[in-house]
Amino acid sequence: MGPTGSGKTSLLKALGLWEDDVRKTEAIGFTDMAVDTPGEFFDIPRFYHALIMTSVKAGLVLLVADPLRRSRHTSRFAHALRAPVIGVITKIDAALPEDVEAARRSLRNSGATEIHAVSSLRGDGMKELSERLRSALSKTPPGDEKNKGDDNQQQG
Ligand SMILES: Nc1nc2c(ncn2[C@@H]2O[C@H](COP(=O)(O)OP(=O)(O)OP(=O)(O)O)[C@@H](O)[C@H]2O)c(=O)[nH]1
Ligand SMILES: [Mg+2]
Repeated sequence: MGPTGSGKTSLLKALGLWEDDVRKTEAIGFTDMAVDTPGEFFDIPRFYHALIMTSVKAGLVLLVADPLRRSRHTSRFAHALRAPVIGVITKIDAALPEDVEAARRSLRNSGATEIHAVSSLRGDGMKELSERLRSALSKTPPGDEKNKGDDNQQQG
């Protein structure tokens, strides 16, 4: 999740978690491995509940910051989410170092403690992030697995 145009769908695609072409995300989208959200849900606080609910069963949330736009992430937003959060600064192929640092501060302010800087277009940092996701997710079973028993509660 992250602001409109920050590069969320491009990032998922670069990580091999998204097959469709990258265009404006109009609605929450699901694949077997990932959930993609529209930036508007992040930009407009009225929609925060949708992000919070959608990520309840996520093993991990990637909180994205766009260094080209200097958007400000809501303070402590990550603390409202159940899943662990990893901050990702995108577009480092096109950003100045000071803009990358501003994006880093913005992500820290929102509660992300671990932050990666990547380029989905050029591939910088993608191998490291991909490995990090694999190791993090192998330790966190998906909510569905954990809660399987809940569906079989005895009636009456
Ligand atoms: N230079 C550069 N441009 C990028 C990078 N990642 C994404 N972009 C561009 O940023 C624009 C928005 O990318 P998207 O992946 O659609 O962004 P999004 O966050 O999914 O946007 P919404 O779905 O509208 O919320 C596109 O024009 C991408 O080509 C990157 O690593 N470097
Ligand atoms: Mg998108």
